[in-house]
Amino acid sequence: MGMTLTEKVLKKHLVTGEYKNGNEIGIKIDQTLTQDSTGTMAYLQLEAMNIDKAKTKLSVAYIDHNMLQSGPENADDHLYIQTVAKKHGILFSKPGNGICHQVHLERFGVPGDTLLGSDSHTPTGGGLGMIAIGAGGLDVAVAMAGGEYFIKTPKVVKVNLKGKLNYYTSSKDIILEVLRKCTVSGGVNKIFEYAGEGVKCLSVPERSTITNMGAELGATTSIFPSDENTLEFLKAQGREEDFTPLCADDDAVYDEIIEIDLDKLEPMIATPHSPDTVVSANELRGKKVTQVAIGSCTNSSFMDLVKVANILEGKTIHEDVSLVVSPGSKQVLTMLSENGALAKIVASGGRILESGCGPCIGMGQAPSTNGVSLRTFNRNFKGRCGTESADVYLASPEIAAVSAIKGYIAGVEDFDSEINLDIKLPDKFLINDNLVVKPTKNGEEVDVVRGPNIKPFPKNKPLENVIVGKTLLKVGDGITTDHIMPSNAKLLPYRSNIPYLSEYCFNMVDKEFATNAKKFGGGIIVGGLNYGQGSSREHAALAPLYLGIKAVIAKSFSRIHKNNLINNGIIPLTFRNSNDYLTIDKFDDLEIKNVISSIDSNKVIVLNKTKSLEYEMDLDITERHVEILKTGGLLNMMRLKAD
Ligand code: MIC
Ligand code: SF4
Repeated sequence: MGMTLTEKVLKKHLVTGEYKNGNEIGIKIDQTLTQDSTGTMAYLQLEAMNIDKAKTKLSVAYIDHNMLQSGPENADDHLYIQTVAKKHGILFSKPGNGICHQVHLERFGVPGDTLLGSDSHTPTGGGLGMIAIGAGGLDVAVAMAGGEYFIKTPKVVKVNLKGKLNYYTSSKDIILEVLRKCTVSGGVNKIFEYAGEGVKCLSVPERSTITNMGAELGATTSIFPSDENTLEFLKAQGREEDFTPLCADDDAVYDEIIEIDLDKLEPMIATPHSPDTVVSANELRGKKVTQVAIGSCTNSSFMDLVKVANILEGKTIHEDVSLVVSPGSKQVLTMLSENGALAKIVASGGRILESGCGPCIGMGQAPSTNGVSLRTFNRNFKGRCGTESADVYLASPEIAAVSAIKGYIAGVEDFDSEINLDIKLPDKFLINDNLVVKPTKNGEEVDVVRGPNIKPFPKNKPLENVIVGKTLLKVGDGITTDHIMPSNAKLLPYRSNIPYLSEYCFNMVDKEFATNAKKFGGGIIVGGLNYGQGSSREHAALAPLYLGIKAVIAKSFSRIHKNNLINNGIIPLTFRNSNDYLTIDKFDDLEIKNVISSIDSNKVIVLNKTKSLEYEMDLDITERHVEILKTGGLLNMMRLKAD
């Protein structure tokens, strides 16, 4: 029986465990990336492991999220990351060099290698044929220290692309269609492998739009074969020596198969407030928009923005629309400025932002009250844009640019077929890595600079045998990490200050959460389906840990957040009978007895003392997880092993 591409790459990196559906395996990590809003924690954790130099083939620290410097905090964090990277053998990508995923694709990704990043959109690298996975900062720190990364042997889903895209459609529409079919929880513990004749008509940046937003499926990652288009991209980046051809065997067997007929695909749009509530753009045609934002790690490549420039050329954006454009990298921005595309965007009224995440993570450009914002980004969770009452729609750069001119959500009939949207990959990208600072050989000579905003991170204690606490909060399905630990221009500067940040934990859902947690000395959170979906931010576990949360009981969890809870010693329990969820109320007194023996046997009983009820819980975790929980988190376990 032939192998899938996923199986080939994972087996090549297998360190522990048997590659068998559902089994936990430990894989060797070749490359890591961090960004600044998760990076400070990751490097504090790396320092706590007493490692001199990163043991990976390549590790890069990017600055791209916390770019507004409205006080000294962000710049202090940048300096900390720059100096800690220099000391520990890690490349440092300065602010202005671009969004981590875009730059990593351009300059560092290698087909067939593994990449672990402290950002949920790390799967962008799958467009180059990498197994690229998003994880919490601590997991990335462990990988830098030479440790394996553990995943469940994934189910492999083949996405068979038939035909080819037409004039109006782009790779964004493909991933929106996959999201429509599979939903935001449909990818948990799965890897999406793209195949079929349609793959050939997609360049690496187009493939990476798809693998990037595959994160929204909750998937472990997504991957494309490494073929002649991959070689063409690497050549144009002056890196043909990094090329290796890779594909699945013809007789590979998949767990699931999805077919998408590209000839029939229409421009698609995700509607508020979830990336999987997708409809065709034509259905929404005519809806007024107040803001259009083009950029983010999903859609800010050179080719995306040249298409946008061609659409905007000679036009003026609608008088009621604000258009903001953030090119993905310095390479993209320089090339746009050299070929005249930038001038076309500026002339039409586009506001150019620096190369970074910007509005995608609420760092500026919050829409007006009740505003309607059309974005080329990957997430439209409520409030993420910085305005709670705004509605955010997600679409391709082409739909976004046409809509900016029209003032409403555009449909197919708004396109002018005379405009050139068939933009080919350039023969040569402009290569200038002058914003990538190299580490030093003499790490011991570097003093790490720690600003006053960098506070020690909370540490857990070994597990106690009885957990008693109130239900501090009961939430519904689909709670995102943006709900748990919001990120915006006001809060992002405090990513290295958990005591401050924890005051805002669950703020969007319950303003009293932090106060209640302090009043009752911590407690337990009750959630619905896919609890913790979205980002990889460990802060969504660290802030609850700081507030004394001992366990989260939910109907199901997202992969990364569940790992982050376990890594920090918080027990993730799932209801064996989901109707039990209905009988728990806020402030009910809960108790878990014999915690240690129950987690060993995966038979955990939660007593609801207020209602005199007993609930059976599942704890779908591995033996390694049990050990981590018992020692009070992964860092404690690493320390014990080191002693
Ligand atoms: C996001 O898109 O939500 C972020 C901001 O990039 C996060 C990381 C973070 O919260 O710092 C992610 O995707 O992991
Ligand atoms: Fe940055 Fe947005 Fe991409 Fe997250 S999704 S890495 S905030 S651009």
